Amino acid sequence: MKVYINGKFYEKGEAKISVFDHGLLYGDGVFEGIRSYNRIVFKLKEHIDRLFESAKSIMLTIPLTKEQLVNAVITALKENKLNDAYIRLLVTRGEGDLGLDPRKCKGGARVIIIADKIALYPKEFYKEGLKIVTVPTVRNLPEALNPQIKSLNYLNNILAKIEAANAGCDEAIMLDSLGYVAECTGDNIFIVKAKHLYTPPQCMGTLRGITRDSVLEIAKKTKISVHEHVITRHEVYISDECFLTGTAAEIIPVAMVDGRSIGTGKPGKLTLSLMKKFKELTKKSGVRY
Ligand code: PXG
Repeated sequence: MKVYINGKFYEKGEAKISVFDHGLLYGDGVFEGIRSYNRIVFKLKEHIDRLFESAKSIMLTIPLTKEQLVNAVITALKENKLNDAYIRLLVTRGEGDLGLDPRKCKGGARVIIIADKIALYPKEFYKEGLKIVTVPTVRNLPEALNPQIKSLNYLNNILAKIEAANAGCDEAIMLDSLGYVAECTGDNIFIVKAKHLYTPPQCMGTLRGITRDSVLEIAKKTKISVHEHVITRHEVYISDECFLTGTAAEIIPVAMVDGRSIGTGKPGKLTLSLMKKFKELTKKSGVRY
């Protein structure tokens, strides 16, 4: 495997950054998880745009233009001879001193691209559905660390993941500070009720996921009625179907939430149809290489 760091490729064992990098010391940086399907990088432009938005919000200068970054991602995929891949693109604040002050990171940002394979969940989970649980750790407050910023600091999500694992579950539902459903640790959430699709709005401590947006795009195109609306736990329990969306997981059905089985307890009709349509979309929506 060859890893890209600031314009050069390094063998996996040689791909290293300083222990003084503020990405390591403070989680000071931003990232994207991207997939390519059959030599098409799915929604690459959207991922690059979101990376630049995250960086702008934390006042981190990315030392490449968007176009250069697109080319770097494509080069990393070609270098690693990958047709289907999971790409982790990260930008750290760079090397500084032991204080918080990002102005001390004079060498500038580190841009890292790791291109590899990923299968987040075993195949059976897509047929059977996940068992998930609402956890005590609430999602970061938008007025503190806005979940729209895909920062390198994922402790909020990791704590929730630990709580889900402690409860013997596959994923966690994270609530916002008002107690409404926000999202899962690395995925957005949707429910289906009476053929209507619902997902929390992005202002409720929810990342505007690119897979989430793709589902909204498919729903609008195929005239499925879709609502970005606050969701309570009760509404999840009594929903007909529930599924999660994320680049790594794609679209994955949920079978049980907090001990309540959802709908028939098996992946629902609309979920299965959206999974199929999403697969179609991955064949045509992105940058070819
Ligand atoms: N919410 C959060 C908090 C995320 O981190 C999503 C939603 C889905 O967004 P996209 O754009 O991918 O549809 C994410 C995705 C993992 C993992 O292991 C997930 C993400 C990042 C890194 C790892 O599941 N982000």
